[in-house]
Amino acid sequence: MSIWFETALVDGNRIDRVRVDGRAITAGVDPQPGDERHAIGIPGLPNVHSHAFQRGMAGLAEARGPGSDDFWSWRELMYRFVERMTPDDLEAIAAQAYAEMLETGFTRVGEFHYLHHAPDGSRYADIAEMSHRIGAAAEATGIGLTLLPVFYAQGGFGGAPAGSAQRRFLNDPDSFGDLVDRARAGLPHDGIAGIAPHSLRAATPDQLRAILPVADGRPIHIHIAEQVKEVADCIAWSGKRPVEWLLDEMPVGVDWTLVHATHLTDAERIGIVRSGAVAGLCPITEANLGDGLFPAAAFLDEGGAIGVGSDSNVRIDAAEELRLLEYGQRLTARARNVLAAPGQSTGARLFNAALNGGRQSLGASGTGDWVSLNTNDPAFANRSGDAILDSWIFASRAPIDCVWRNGRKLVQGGRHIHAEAIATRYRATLARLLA
Ligand code: NGQ
Ligand code: ZN
Repeated sequence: MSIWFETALVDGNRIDRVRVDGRAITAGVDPQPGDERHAIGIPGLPNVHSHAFQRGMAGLAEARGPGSDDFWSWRELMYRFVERMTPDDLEAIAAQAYAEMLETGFTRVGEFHYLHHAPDGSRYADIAEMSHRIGAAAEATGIGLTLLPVFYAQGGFGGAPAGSAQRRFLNDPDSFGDLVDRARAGLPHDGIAGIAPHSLRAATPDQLRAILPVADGRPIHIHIAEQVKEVADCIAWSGKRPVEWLLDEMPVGVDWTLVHATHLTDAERIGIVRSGAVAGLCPITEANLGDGLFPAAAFLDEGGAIGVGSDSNVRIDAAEELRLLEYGQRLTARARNVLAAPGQSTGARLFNAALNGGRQSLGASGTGDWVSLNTNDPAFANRSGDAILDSWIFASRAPIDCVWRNGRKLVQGGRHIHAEAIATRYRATLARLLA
């Protein structure tokens, strides 16, 4: 089916009278009979960082424990939530998360996937069973998948042993190679599988060097410098800060995504820019977990590449990730339009940065991914030009109408085409998991 937009955003430019046929785009043409007509089309955004299973515990970690809560106490709750999760459970929760992502305008997900093994840590008959379940959820919803099978072997810097709560995540470099091979053999249509060393806490330098060839030109993602304790522990281990260590010791380049990269010196920030790597920012989760604030203004001005990710999926909303990215900067800089270029729109800068950096991060162009905006939302009344993106990000409550991938419509009237069946299965899954 072909789509015709009165106005569409193509490569950062607004173009009138655009016809989209699968991945082909023609500008300045009339609609043809049978074309579906919409007022405004924008490209689907990449979601560079997700742990889909965590959607199931959204809202369940917001009560204070006996002491003071932080990232590490949240992690204990997360480990408990995942203890009994079966392959069926994972598939049902991931499908719910992916349907919601599509409903907000995310059309490809980077799934940073580490829940590999059975509850007792033993392998499933197929070592990539859980990866296949992620693939099945992507296929059922239609979202594009860049699977990032996670390499996880240690419980802290310097090769500290992993704890029993981490046993479902663990591999050695050999079993990891098998897992990625098997996962690649079962990917859905236009799926990609890169690799993701979980963090410098979870892999030794020798292990990192051993697994890098498995990427074979595909994306490499790693969590880095998210928490101040992680920075302190890294210095105690190596004498260097995490990003400093990574840039010195690993071949960081355009195929890498540094997830969070929250705590940076000026030299580290400039080092990431020079490497060409993408900073994978997750503003909602970073706020929820109390991580800190990425120096986005300086990084963008220096030409750094960013993507956004929904990470813990505590709330799934593409526009909100961009909004919160800007609002964090406003609250600390006590200024407005901090991430915009002088004289330009904040929304356009954020959207184009997250689109280009996100495509780089996930290793896919996404040219067949389209979103039509819901011009019935009063927030879009009499808006034109960049004010459309600004109103989507800062003002609208029901911004999305339809979403397509490669000509296939996945969302209509703001709802995923299979939303009801997916939500029914999700509710049944949670009823059992949380019983
Ligand atoms: C994760 N999530 O792997 O799910 C992590 C927490 C960790 C975030 N960092 C666990 N947001 O980093 O050890
Ligand atoms: Zn993460």
